[in-house]
Amino acid sequence: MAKIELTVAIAGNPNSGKTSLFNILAGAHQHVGNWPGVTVEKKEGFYENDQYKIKLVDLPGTYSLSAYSQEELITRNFILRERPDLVIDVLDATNIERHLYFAVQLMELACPVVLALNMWDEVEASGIKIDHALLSSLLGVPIVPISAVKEQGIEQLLGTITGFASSARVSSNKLEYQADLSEEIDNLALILAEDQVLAKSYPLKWLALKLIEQDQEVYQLVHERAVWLRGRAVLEKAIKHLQGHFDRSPESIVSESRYAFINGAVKETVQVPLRKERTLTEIIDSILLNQIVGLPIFLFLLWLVFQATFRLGKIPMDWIEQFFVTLGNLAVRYLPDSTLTSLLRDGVIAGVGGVLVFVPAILLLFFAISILEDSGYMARAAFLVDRIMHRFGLHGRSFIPMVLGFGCSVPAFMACRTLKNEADRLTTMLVIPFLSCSAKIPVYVLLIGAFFPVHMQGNIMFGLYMLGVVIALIASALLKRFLFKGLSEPFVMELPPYRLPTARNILLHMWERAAMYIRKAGTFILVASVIVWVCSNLPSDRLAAHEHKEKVLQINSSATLSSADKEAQLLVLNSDYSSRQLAFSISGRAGHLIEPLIRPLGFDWKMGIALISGVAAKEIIVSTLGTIYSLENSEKNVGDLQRALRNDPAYNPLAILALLVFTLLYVPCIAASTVFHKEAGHWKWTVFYIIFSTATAYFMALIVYQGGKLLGY
Ligand code: BGO
Repeated sequence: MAKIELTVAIAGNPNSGKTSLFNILAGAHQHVGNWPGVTVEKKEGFYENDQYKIKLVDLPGTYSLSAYSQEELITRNFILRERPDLVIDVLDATNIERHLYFAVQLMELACPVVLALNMWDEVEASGIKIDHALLSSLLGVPIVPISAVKEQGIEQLLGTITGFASSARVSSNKLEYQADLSEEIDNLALILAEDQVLAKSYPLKWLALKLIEQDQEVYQLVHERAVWLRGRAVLEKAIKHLQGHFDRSPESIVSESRYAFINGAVKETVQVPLRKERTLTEIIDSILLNQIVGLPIFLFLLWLVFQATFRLGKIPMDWIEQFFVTLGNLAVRYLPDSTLTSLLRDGVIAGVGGVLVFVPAILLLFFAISILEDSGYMARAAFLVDRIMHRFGLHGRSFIPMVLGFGCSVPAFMACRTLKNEADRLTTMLVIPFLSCSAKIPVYVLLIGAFFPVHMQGNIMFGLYMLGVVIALIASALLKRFLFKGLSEPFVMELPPYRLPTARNILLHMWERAAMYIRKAGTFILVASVIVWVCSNLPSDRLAAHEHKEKVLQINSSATLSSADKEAQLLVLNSDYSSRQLAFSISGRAGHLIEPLIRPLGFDWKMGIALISGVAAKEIIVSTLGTIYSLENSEKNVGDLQRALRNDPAYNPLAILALLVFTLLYVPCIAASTVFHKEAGHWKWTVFYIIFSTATAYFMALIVYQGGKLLGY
């Protein structure tokens, strides 16, 4: 029977034991020459058994696969052009972190790789513990521990080589970069895919990565091709974006991203006995990633962030509020008393102003999140919660979209694309709405500020965020248990180095968020405020208007009433009239229609209107209340609105708590739902997601309100 022929390349860092391994495998069947055109030594040999004839090529030892040295170029060109059936990467396992840097670059080339963890004898003697099975599943490549000198593990290595290479497996490695870099690589690879020749000859993501790294060889290869006409602009934009974000050269961004991946993989799988001198990162990590204190520290930091958002945000919020009050007053003073003025004052200024007031809170929250992200702490937080997430059927990769979900569900849903497994992706997407997005902050600030004492406010907000997290985790466990069965695959949690965040980056991040929020206030919320105003004013209650007019005339022409009495009576009259008009309007009718349904939650028809309009965007709950109470009581600023809510006999702190819980959990805004539909790809999931989130919100609000009543609150 003819033997199966394979070509296997041996690669790795210098002194990792390549030659030793090559000598064991090839024995006397080897010859030494030079690589064409250069004086670098080339060794080839054969290994044969009953079934296989394996041609072995010992590649030059290198630390990297850039195009700086002859060795690097020879190695990478051999892999790209000769396409060996398999590459054995020989690593010095006693120094695994450094050697994995080369392994990662082989993985970038998307060639089939087996990692030979050499010097295993020294690993065992030194007390280092490496969970190679876990490391293999994290990286998605086979790993065999060997000792070339002691000829241990060689049979297993040969078994892996023949089994792996002959099954014609394409690379299924799980290499990942930091999100921004990953996104740019994907964008660029998509453009390069238009070139059929390139697409056939090279791994496109590798080409994209090398272009971002500004690799001259790859640049020469691509820049002569037609695809460069489009590719160039995309590359320039990518580099600008990355440099703007990371404030470093593209090459160091890429290498840092590789190290972050390696660092995460090593942290999970390698235990090194304590040394005397430790690096600063190791010392900080030993505290922040500590199994006992790590999580409490993380929760404390989050709590601190929310306290700051409330307490520091209050001062600038007052200024903005004052500005809109003045604007409303100016409108009253200088514009004629017409429907248009009412629309401007009660619809536009009260609605949009009511939302813009919260810009400082958003800025503060993202100031804190940027610091946590840029310092490298957020990645540690993901690492910390990874183990917990596993218990709920999710894995740590879901954590990043979930953290984004605290900002806005739209990017969070999109970030779920990094979850390769359909069940993981859908589960994460379905629970993201339970996490408190920034659009809900205005609702919290308004309602918590109105109904709860100052010392409780930060705690309640923190509690809401935590409730969102707990519900998301329980929901994902249930979804995984009953709807999407199947285990999550383990993967590497990246750990970038700690770094002092730069002011520029933080400001950029804050500005991006605030700009998004302000844009939303100026467009979407403006239109929605006008719609809410129209729905609250139409159809006009002519009878009430007629009666109101007559009563106003009566009061004004009364000879017995003092002017102060007149003013007081007119105020009551106006308020009565506004209430009747609101109840008669489209909004009022819709609110009344759903009132029986929401009564058990402690909500009246006005909250019903606010919640319906909140489906358009959560901030609109605030602007709607602003519009409703402005219509009813001529209230014009947040403080007055809070007072009006407090004075409304329909509400008490318990009903408001139920309302906060409902707002936290019910279906996200239209924009987010549209993106959900696009990402989930099927109507059935969109319908399920709307019903699932709203039913959960209803159920939880019911528990809070009825439970609270039972307990006597
Ligand atoms: C010297 N275990 C141990 N303990 N050592 C190993 C193993 C192993 O599994 N595998 C290789 N080595 P190369 P490259 C040496 O040469 O194969 C040792 O560059 C020495 N030399 O014996 O050459 C191996 O081809 C004097 O060590 O690697 C060699 O990748 C004192 O790792 C070194 C001590 O192996 C490099 C060691 C004069």
